[in-house]
Amino acid sequence: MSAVKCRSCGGDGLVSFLDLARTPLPDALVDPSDDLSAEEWYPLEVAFCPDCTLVQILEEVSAEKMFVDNYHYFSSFSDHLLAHSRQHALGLVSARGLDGDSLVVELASNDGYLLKNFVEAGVPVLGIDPSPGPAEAAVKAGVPTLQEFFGIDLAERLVSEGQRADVIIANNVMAHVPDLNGFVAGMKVLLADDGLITVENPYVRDLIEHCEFDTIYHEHYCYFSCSSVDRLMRRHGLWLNDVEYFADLHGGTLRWHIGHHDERTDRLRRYLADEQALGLSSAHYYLQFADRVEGVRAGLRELVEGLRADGKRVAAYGAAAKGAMMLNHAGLDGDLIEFVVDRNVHKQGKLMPGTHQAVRSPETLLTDQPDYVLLLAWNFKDEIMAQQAEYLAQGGHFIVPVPRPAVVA
Ligand code: JHZ
Ligand code: ZN
Repeated sequence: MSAVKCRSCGGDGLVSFLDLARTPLPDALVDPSDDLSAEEWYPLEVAFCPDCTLVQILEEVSAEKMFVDNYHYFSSFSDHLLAHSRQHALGLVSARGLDGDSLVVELASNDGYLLKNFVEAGVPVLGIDPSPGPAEAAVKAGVPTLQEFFGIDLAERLVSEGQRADVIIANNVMAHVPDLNGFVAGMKVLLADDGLITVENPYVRDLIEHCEFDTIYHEHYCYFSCSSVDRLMRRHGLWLNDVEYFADLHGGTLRWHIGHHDERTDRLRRYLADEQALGLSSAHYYLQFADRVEGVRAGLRELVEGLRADGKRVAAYGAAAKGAMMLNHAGLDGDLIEFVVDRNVHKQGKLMPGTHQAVRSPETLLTDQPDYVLLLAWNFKDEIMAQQAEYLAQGGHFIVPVPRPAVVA
């Protein structure tokens, strides 16, 4: 049992079930001119709260350090995510009858990848995001954005200025806030009486079932299920009303619909009942996970070491946060993986945290033609492999690390 208290309910019975050892911050790409010995590493341990079922990490690195000083993630580099977001936005405009008198607020609006669709439809928006690079890109793209962290203080300030949101969207951000209760309390205050909140986040059930342990890192304080979100919302006078599932987004994503009123769809009832039946609400569900993680880690190392022993050259695709985690957990340094490619121009020219491979453009795969490419951004497998048809036609191969290490092409 841990001395740390639950981030949601404050319970003091957290049960630790996975120790991922010390790791660097996954988005803290290193500038080649930086002093490499100054890189910061932090312990990373994951626990389950038997009181409210929330899975969470025990270490707390400051949000400023992760999201203001070291954040190069721009949502707009995935066509799949852009299409998913556009569909979400257009769906909301018609389902909620949004027009020029409405207000849509997005928390962690990044580079405006989603809100730009409402702007095009003539619906007023406000983006909120603390990361300077993405927030500036959003403003340039015509999406009004406050470069700040969201919480109860900002929500109260906006309401005092006369703003209430008809729709609040929080995609891949609820896991990223150290003060989870302050964040949810802020949504409660900002939401108009008949408003709708949608929250998307990878599903902890998929994380466990598909061994997606590389999505556990310091930026993600929490790992959600319907059951843990249900309890969290109720504490703040909000109600989980419905849930949707997207199997091909970030390894399995849920979108929760939340409002001021106690209404539940049958679909939501089914999810809650399934989680109960599967045991997600008990520590037992998580106890075998550490052994399975070790199996993937060791299997991947063995696969890559075997290829290197045969004289093959191996590179990787995706300077993603999960990519940095996988390289570091599996100890895949520059001797095993030569370089990493990524189409985010803000990451190119930098070095991977911890393992220090150079990040290059995806075109390098064609000019350099390594024999194998480890697909660190496995969540975009179809999109990336389609783009790399020429590399494959020239005899290249792809490896995926999870759910088990395998050569897939
Ligand atoms: P990607 C992100 O995690 C960020 P990460 C964040 N921490 C989060 O919570 C989760 O998502 C859900 C590149 N790429 O999105 C772009 C190509 O080069 O899996 C990215 O650098 N070519 C907020 O960082 C990386 O791969 C492509 O064709 O683990 C993918 O990173 C595509 C599609 C992507 O997330
Ligand atoms: Zn708890």
